[in-house]
Amino acid sequence: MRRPLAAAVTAAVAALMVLGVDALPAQAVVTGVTTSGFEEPAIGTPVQEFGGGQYLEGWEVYPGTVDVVGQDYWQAADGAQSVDLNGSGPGGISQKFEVVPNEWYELRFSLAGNPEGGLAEKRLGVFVDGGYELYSFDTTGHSGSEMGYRTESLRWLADDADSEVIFRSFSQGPWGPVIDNVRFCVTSCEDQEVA
Ligand SMILES: [Ca+2]
Ligand SMILES: [Ca+2]
Repeated sequence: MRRPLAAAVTAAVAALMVLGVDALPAQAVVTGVTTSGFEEPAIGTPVQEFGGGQYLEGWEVYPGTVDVVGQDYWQAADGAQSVDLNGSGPGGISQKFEVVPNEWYELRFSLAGNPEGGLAEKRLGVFVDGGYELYSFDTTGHSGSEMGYRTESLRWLADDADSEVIFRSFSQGPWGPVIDNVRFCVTSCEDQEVA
């Protein structure tokens, strides 16, 4: 669904440029960019597992368990911590964002994989407002000191007043897809990169 959406975003952005900023709704709740680097809580050990009912910077851990991993264990994409979406097994995180219906939003994140075991290809599903995108990351040739993070992106048109974003592992065992540096942006993250 990425390609048709991208074309539609281009059209939407063009329309916004024609309408001008004054035409934008005044009640926007998510403004600019919201970032999650999974830096809180700061773990005091190399790896700490989080499970049902626990939160990571507003993200609820569900289902299963995830691991927060410190940079002394393996590289983070930014800051000092990243998240292995498999704790002792496949897990996920979710968060609801208040949005403005009929506005475009973009989710960007850094993706890598736990290089320590399991199938080399780690699989991730990202669900937003009933749609989803599947991603995979091949850990072949990567290690804790060379995670090989790449940036992924997902765009969608908000259909009501909130958008629930779910990251969910589709890998088995304790070695999952690894994410970090999640950015939730109005319209586009392009001009809203955070150092
Ligand atoms: Ca981080
Ligand atoms: Ca793990």
